[in-house]
Amino acid sequence: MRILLINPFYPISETPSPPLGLAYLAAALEQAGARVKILDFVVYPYSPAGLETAVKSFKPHIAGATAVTMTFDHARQVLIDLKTINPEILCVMGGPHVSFRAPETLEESPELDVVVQGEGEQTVVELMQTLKSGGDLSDVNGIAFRQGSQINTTPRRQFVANLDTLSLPARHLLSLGRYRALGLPATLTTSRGCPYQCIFCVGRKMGGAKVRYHSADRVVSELAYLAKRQFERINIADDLFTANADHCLAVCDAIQRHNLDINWTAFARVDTVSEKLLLKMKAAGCTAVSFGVESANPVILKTIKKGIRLDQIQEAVRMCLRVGISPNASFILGLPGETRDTIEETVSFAAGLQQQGLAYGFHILAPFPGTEVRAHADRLGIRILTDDWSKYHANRAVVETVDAGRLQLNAVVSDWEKKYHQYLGHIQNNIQAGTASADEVSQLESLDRAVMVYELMMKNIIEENGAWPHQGPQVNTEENLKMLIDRIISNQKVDCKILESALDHAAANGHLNCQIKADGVKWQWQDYL
Ligand code: B12
Ligand code: SF4
Repeated sequence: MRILLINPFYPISETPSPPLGLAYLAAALEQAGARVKILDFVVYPYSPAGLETAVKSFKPHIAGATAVTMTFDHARQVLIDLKTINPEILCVMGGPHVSFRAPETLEESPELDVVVQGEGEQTVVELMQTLKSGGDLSDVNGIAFRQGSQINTTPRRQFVANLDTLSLPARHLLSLGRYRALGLPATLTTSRGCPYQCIFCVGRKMGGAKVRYHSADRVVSELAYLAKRQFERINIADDLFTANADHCLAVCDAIQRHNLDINWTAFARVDTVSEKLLLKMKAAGCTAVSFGVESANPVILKTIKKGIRLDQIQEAVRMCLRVGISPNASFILGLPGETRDTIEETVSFAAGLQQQGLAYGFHILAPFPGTEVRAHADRLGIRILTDDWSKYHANRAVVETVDAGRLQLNAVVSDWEKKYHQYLGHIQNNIQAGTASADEVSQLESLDRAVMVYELMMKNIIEENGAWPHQGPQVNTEENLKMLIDRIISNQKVDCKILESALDHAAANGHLNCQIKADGVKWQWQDYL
């Protein structure tokens, strides 16, 4: 059978990574004999016409889209367009958003045939086999589906006990080259699940409270695969990489034993790191860890069941700095009990730690389906302002507390965003005045290049300008690159200097390739690695 998997659009500002969940599903499906194609609308532009071309050529029997809450509407739109193109295709959705509102999603979305809840590898294979054999979908655990006008939900599937039984993610089907060209990180997971109970978190519900691990050998083989493909950074996407120190140490040991020269980052809690562990992580190539700190108010930390103390936060930041790992922290505003005063407390606590070397960001609580904070919003004093899922990106308020209104919450985040832009403006001024440090220049240049590459990709500019017949004698790649730049400049409104820098960099690093054939020249992104 042929299965089309879909990664819906979401903005580059969210620092996306290649869709790892889809790569796990694709691997399980390929292992079971399916042909799989992944369409990734994070790094390719979406159009119904483009989808139609892909569908007519691949002829899928099943289409499966992934979604987090903020991408749900985009994922739905792709499936609506797909059903218009061919109503026979079985349309499936999975991922953290629909996993906790499966029947409701089916009721609201007539284009959807099946919703997969939780981990999808075994479910999607059984779904395919059942469809192929004309069997009964009620026999497939972990789904909700239509049966006439009824919506049926089957029992939840058990978590995969031994993660190493899962096939290696089918990264050959991911457009890794586009992510690399954008300077975005590749991801892998070394574990699933989290034993903690933060009331705003969906991650622990997706992966379960009992953490399951990949063996260090398997982790190293995936890391080696990514290292060979020269990503600037690899992010360990575990809910909580530091959940178990022995596992962390084993992974770090294995990285060192195999001499992998990689730069990686991971998510941690301030109470699950020690100097010994951080030193080991640093020695194995870890450059930054992200802590969920959420609030500086002890009462709020208790209400949200975070289970950390301010002194632990301060100590974790100090330990990171001592061993040379950059500490990042994420704060959530608008949590239960938030007031004008607690916002002040958090803002000044973050600013204080920034003086010592912490990088931090503010989000606003998005009460995702499946979370305790959504289920008990009233009791917790949270007013949910909208169920427009496209607004659940956590950058603007979709909640209020009794003492912290929407405008107030938004103002803190806007202020923080403004400071970031001021910081970039300051670097820009330094560059113009010739006083910028090498680091500052390189930071801004890579940001400018990434923005340009993204525009080129999402507007198909290389595809539309990058092929021409030879005019006169054949010339080398360098000359052809100049011609490509000239063609783009004459057809598009772009900043010439940034375009030149972006294309020079892309061509020099193999992100963009030139084929010189007898009849002409063709430039192409290196999509697959
Ligand atoms: C790593 C990570 C990131 C990384 C990389 C994201 C990426 N796209 O690769 C970064 C830091 C960039 C990121 C960004 C964001 N993230 Co994030 N992230 C995670 C994390 C920790 C792990 C995700 C992961 O790779 N899991 C491993 C893979 C194998 O699992 P999976 O993707 O869930 O896929 C499995 C199943 O869901 C299912 N499945 C998934 N899709 C489909 C489709 C079909 C057809 C089927 C059958 C099955 C199926 O099968 C897969 C295999 O078992 C999760 C926590 C978690 N455990 O879910 C949060 C999580 C997914 N992120 C979350 C959020 C909110 C975001 C952001 C919106 C951030 C923000 N502004 O707050 C952005 C948007 C990103 C996006 N659109 O994906 C939420 C989602 C909640 C929700 N309901 O929306 C989570 C659950 C964390 C939380 N807050 O609780 N994230
Ligand atoms: S520690 Fe992190 S992953 Fe675990 S429940 Fe809390 S927020 Fe979720």
